[in-house]
Amino acid sequence: MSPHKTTESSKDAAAEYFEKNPSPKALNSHQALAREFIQYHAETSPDRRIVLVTSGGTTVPLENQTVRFIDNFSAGTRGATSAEYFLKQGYAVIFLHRQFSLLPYSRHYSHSTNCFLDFMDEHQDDEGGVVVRKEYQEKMRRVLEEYHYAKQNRLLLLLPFVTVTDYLFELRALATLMHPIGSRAMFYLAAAVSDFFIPRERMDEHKIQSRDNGADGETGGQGSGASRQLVINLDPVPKFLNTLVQSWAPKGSMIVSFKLETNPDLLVAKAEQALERYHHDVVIGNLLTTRKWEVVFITRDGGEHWVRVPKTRRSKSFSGIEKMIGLAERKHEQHPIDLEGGTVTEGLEIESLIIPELADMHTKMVEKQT
Ligand code: 9Z3
Repeated sequence: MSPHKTTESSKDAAAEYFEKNPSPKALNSHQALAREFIQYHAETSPDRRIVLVTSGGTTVPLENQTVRFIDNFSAGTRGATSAEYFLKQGYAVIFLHRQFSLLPYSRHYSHSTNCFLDFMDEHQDDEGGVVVRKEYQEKMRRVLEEYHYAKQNRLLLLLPFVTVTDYLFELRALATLMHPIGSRAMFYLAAAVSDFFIPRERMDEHKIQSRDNGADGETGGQGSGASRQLVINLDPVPKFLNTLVQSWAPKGSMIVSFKLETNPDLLVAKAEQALERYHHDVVIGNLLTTRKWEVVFITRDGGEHWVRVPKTRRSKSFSGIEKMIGLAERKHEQHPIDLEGGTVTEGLEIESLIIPELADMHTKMVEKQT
């Protein structure tokens, strides 16, 4: 199929998707907030760049009145952390995130691994006061300062989504609203987006019943229904990245997508394939088990550029497998990667290496077009 035909067919598939599936209730209010945010920055600081960071997992509801849904592992660490580093680079950030996933700044003190109560003490001398424990004060002061700066300067807009359909409606609307800033817009697509969904027309309205309750266990159309199994039929989500690049995003804007794999033998090839297929600017490849320590940048100049946290700066991760570092690199036999030894000093977040590189690339793109 010619690239033109591919573009047309994915455009059609995307258009049909938006016709047949309902838009999120908050879309209008989110659009109004984003329009105001973009306008404010365009008027008050004409050189300001704005990045749309997407973050967290999308759900796939099984019923319209949703009791059950399919979800994925993403907690939104990549997105929330990256947003902070974009703000450090002077960007204004629209943070399109899965509701209740990690947020910039508060991520340091939220969810079960960083419960905010563990950072506090009851004041011993005062009556009824609460204090931040001494050992955490310095870091919390830094985080608070950055948070206040972003808030006071209206640099961060938080917009939540839940389902994959909500996500796609929001992405289309926000990309369109970015048009007035042209090449100063960046898209950083870190959300873990489902490839499959149940179209509205095939979705059950009410909670799916078990056979014990008199109904068969089928949803999403055509199930066998012969036993107590629940058979779910999912359709592919249209390849929206193509449509984002070709029609939603402003011309000349920078588009960065992520490619997630679990098999090191596939990562680089799949990331390259995505760039060839969608003709955007950068694909960042990452493996589930090493994503906090290494990523690979695939760019249009044919580069395979690895960004790695040095071994003495790697913080531990429950889900990470350190011995897999380097396995996805094509030339890893010639360049053995340091795995053992060294004393871990303060952990380094890989996003602190990723974002300045992207900001530099963006600067060059903007300069080329002015
Ligand atoms: C990523 O690959 C992100 O880096 C992670 C971050 C989801 C792995 P965490 O939230 O994880 O920090 O725990 N995101 C993109 C994954 C994705 O859905 N990509 C699509 C694909 O691979 C293309 S846009 O097809």
